[in-house]
Amino acid sequence: MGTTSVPRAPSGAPDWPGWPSEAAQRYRDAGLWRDEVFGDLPARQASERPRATALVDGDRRWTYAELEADVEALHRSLHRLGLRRGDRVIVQLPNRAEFVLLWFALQRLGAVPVHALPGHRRHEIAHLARTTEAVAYVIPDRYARFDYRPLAADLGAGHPSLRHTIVVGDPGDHTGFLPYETLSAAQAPAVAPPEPPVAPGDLALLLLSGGTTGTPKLIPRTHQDYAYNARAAAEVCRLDADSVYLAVLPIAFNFTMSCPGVLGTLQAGGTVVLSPSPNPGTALELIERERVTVTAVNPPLVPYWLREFEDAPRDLSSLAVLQVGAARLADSLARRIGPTLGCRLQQVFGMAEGLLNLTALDDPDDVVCTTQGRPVSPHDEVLVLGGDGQAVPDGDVGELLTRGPYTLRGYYRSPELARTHFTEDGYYRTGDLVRRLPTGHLSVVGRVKEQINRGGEKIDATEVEEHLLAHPGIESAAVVAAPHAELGECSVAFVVCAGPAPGTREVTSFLRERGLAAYKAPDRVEAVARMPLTPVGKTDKNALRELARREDGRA
Ligand code: OOB
Repeated sequence: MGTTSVPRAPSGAPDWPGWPSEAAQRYRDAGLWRDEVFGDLPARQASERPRATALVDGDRRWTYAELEADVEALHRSLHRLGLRRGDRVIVQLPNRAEFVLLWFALQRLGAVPVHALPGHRRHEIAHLARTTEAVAYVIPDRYARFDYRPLAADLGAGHPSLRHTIVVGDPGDHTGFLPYETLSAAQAPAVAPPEPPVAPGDLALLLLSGGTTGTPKLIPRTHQDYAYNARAAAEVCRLDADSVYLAVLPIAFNFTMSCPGVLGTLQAGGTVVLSPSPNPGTALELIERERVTVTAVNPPLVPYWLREFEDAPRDLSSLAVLQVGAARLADSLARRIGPTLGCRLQQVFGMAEGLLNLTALDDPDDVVCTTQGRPVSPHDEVLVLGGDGQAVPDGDVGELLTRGPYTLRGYYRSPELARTHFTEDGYYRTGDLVRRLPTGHLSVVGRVKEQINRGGEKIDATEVEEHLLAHPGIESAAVVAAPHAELGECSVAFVVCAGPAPGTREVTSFLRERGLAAYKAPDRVEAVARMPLTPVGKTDKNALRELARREDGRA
């Protein structure tokens, strides 16, 4: 069985494994994978609906014709900078229109955006730069009280591949600044289209996984699979040209980007509205002002939205669907959404690696409030396996494995993960424990992977443990999840120290200085005399989770 053609690293090894050619053919024959590339989308929509509103960011609005003009101008400017087909570009922008314009301009060039999140810091960005050999790094000047320019300056030196820092906003004394404000099609020279042309099976973007090993993994997504992801989700959400999608969670997050999110909405000819923050007041005001029809949040935001609406009611009559996903939504909270906000709840259980599950808009209330939905594609293959590797009967708990038309077959530049994260016949081991109902709906009951889901933000225990061990006072460290009222889970670090143990505050600032994203710092640090061990001598994380639960009860 051959594989679809993928670019090769200089060493000759492929950067990522494609789908087997037989599966690829099946997805094409079924009309799931189409002959489409993202760089063409703005032009296609501009010719079909030039005057329809495509994008809203505060007081700035773009029709599809204007979106196309700005994407083309930016594409030319990026080309003039020297960016070319296949180049990787780290994009770390918040929910601003520039993300959308730049993203499509990169697509038109055939360059590959690497989706960093605004919360990432030196440690994460350096890893992305190293792994992808990115040629450019795009940042805002400041966002959420953080100045990204020193971070970029700091990074530049150690990463020879990085040739450009592109600052959206005030560049300060940065030289690589691309002055977005002065861009216009008139100024930019004409550029020839990429040669060879961008193909539907090309790498379109790299997403970040929550991660279960030491460093965040990179997920290759192609034009054809990612466009299908967005279209399949849009169908279940019934998006059309009248849909208005509000982007509340970070736009670089797969949920916001294409489930159906920004891409699903633009593919349908609808309007994307960007919320500058997830603040419930801001978001509810935008829903009223822009007549938003669908938006997406994570579970910890839900109580704040409900409270905000009860305290300061708004006209939310346009809102048909509130998507909630990224972490387990409590059934009791789920039941309050429809009656309070007057819209339909849709649960979303997805992953950057691919598989996406949604409840349907016409599923019975009980199913919508207690399950995390069904796979969006009839071609998604799902297995639920017990500890013995055998399929469990419906209703029993097992690990979810999956393969399908938009689920990766391997990580980017990480062939060593093939054996641990994939079966020989190409199934991805999600690490999630689920129960499947006879209707095909999945209910997420836990995880086998060592990951803390802090209200939707994924923290890899191993990664944080490695950093903790760099602290001179810490001899051994183990990070586990503990239940948390608002976040669902928080992170607790157990440490063994020879001398006095550092407190939570000291550990937090130690990790910040090491350049780790703030959300990865443990919520609590607990000193123990020795680590509990399993019979085979591994750290007994179950015992620690139990301890974390008890310590929490005492606090
Ligand atoms: C989304 O993507 P990631 O890659 O940040 O995280 C994926 C993991 C899943 O494997 C699962 O452990 C957890 O997040 N998860 C949920 C969930 N949705 C995601 N756990 C329980 N209930 C849910 N509804 O989080 C993501 C990607 C696309 C759409 C939505 C979420």
